[in-house]
Amino acid sequence: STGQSDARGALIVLEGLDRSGKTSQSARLLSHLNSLGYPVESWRFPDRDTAVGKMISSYLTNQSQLDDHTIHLLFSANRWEKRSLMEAKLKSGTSLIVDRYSYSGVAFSSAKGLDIEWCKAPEVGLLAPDLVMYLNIPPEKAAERGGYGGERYEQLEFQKNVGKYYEMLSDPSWKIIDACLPLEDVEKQMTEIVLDCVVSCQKGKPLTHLWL
Ligand code: NYM
Repeated sequence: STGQSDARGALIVLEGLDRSGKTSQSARLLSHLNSLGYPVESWRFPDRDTAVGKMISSYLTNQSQLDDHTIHLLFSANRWEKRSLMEAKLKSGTSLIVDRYSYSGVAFSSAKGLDIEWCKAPEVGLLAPDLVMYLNIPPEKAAERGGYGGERYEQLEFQKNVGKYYEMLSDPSWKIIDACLPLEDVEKQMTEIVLDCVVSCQKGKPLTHLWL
């Protein structure tokens, strides 16, 4: 084989509190990688376009009430319903920049008081990211940024608690990014890390499954 043609894409996940800048940085990374000629797509979870995603969206916007366990499993199901497409994209050489993944799932539900191991269980077998970048910001600073949108979970005390669970979930492989820096500096740091990851996946780094 010539290598390049069967090189796989990288699964890159952005995590962080609400208003940490994940969505802006996803967009910047997407256009940067595009401009360098890498096949890449930007994804996000929850994916509000699916049937499950619509239930999640109505919960987040307070149009419906759900038991904490039920909504947890819906968030997980929303990742499972995208799993085979995700694998196909990666295997065909497309890298994915994913705004939130299983770590959001576990951190937000655990912060409500659900058992952390129970929260992790339905994520077992999903594709493991090749890279997790955590946009680190003090919850107070995040709250100052243009205010929260009024969805469920967008409250300072709750976000502080979510931060604690992210810390418990993080491992030494995570890249912790100082999200208080100017957007351009954050982008520059992230771009370097992402390019390294894309190259190592092209070179044959194996695709694995959660949890690592
Ligand atoms: N969220 C997101 C969860 O509680 N569990 C999950 O599995 C995921 C992916 O949904 N406050 C929460 C975190 C956010 C909210 O996300 C909606 P976003 O990125 O604001 O659309």
